[in-house]
Amino acid sequence: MRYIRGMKIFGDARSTNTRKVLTTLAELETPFEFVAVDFAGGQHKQEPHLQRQPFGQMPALDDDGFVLYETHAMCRYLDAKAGGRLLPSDLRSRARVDQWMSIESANFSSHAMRFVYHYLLKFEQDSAALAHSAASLDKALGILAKELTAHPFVAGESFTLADICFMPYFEYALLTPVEKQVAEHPAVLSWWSRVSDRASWRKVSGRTAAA
Ligand SMILES: N[C@@H](CCC(=O)N[C@@H](CS)C(=O)NCC(=O)O)C(=O)O
Repeated sequence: MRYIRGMKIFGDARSTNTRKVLTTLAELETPFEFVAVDFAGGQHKQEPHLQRQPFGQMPALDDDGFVLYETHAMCRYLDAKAGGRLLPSDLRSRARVDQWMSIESANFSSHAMRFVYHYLLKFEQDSAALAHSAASLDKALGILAKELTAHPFVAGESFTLADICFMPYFEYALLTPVEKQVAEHPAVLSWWSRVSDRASWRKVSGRTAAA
């Protein structure tokens, strides 16, 4: 593989997982170079991207020749490298962030994305699968709402990688009928208006202030 100096992120600026990494970098004010991989053109399924991400997914990171994939691992790496501002140092608080990052990938994002595929990207989804995802989202949002009623952020008192990992899905899912499910949980809505107004997210999502 070609040796590359400095931090490079390979991805698509609209991809949810790429956005998690870009938001982490923006929060940490870490300089990097963004290398666009053409998702629509299938560049992620071809060389040289497959050398960076053998599953043919995005994003991938190259830090001075150290190549890493899997978004959550990348976010943790970037945070540790910048001094650990987005993960608590206390053992139990950190475990709580890990718990919520797992919940995002295991219980939330695939269901939110089913609605995004169907309503925004127009890849028709089976109605039974949509109903299953709606029920799964109901459950996950209820559990998330309890947390956000007790604390301002997903994993407690401070903004962490757990918040970042949920944000790209909310941005898109709120443009689908999932919006009605979210509206049933005022604590989730107020969390969303708080975190989506952060400078990092405005930069990554292209939002304007308080949009
Ligand atoms: N587990 C991977 C998932 C990455 C992923 O699914 N990325 C999407 C874009 S947001 C992708 O590349 N999808 C194309 C595919 O899976 O073929 C990670 O966390 O990085």
